[in-house]
Amino acid sequence: MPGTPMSVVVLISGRGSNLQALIDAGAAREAPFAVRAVISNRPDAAGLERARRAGIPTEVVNHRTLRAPGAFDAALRAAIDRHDPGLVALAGFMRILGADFVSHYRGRILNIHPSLLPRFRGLDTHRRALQAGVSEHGASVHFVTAELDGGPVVIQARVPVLPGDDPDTLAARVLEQEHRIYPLAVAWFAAGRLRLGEDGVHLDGRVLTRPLSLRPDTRAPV
Ligand code: NHR
Ligand code: GAR
Repeated sequence: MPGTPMSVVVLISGRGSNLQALIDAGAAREAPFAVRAVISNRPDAAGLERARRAGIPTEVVNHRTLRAPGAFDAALRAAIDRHDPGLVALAGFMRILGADFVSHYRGRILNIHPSLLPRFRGLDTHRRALQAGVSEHGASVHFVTAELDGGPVVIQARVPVLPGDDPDTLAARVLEQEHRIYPLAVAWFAAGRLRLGEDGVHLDGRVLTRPLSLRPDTRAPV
């Protein structure tokens, strides 16, 4: 008999399509997790409406009104910990988090990043990938550490860069893959299969020597 699903708090800043993928996966029968709260740093984030539609509590922790040093991180941490989640999932969350915040959640905070890390950390990844002339691009799920987009990578999905791509067409191709790998990684974490050890990422009791890679057209990671 399956146990109680792990509570997940999702942090967003905008559209919330990755949030939607997590909500949907968590609502499936016998899913090992459920999205229990959604917190946005922007009051106008469209993702808040997705949460409301799914009956999930929302909260805004507004970085514009919490300007004293450390005030935003402290308020965010208080808002998250009220829900006592097993996992915090950043999903299009656009504020850099302080080292104290990140260490409080060490091993229990994941991010989806729109590039094949370690390439193209930070913002504007699709434009930068096109400018660099890469033939392959993609998305990565990683544990969040103090090093921006530098935490251990769990799983990646690759897509081809096609002739005539602009940042929007490339972003759309990558986003489809984000919606596959993020729920997968969160489900593994919630099922106790995925964890961050001192020596790196463990999946099913083994240390990953490199990130898992999901091919665009397959179901299983290879
Ligand atoms: N915080 C830490 N400590 N470590 C990480 O790995 C983090 C993080 C916070 C967010 C997501 C990340 C991404 O996937 C993320 C990873 C925002 C910026 C950024 O420069 C960079 C990377 C990411 C998120 N933000 C600007 C800032 O000054 C603000 C931009 C805006 O508000 O529009 O915070 O890409
Ligand atoms: C996604 O592509 C996500 O990977 C990226 O922003 C988009 C959010 O879309 N994240 C970042 O760039 C974090 N800095 P969504 O709100 O529809 O999930």
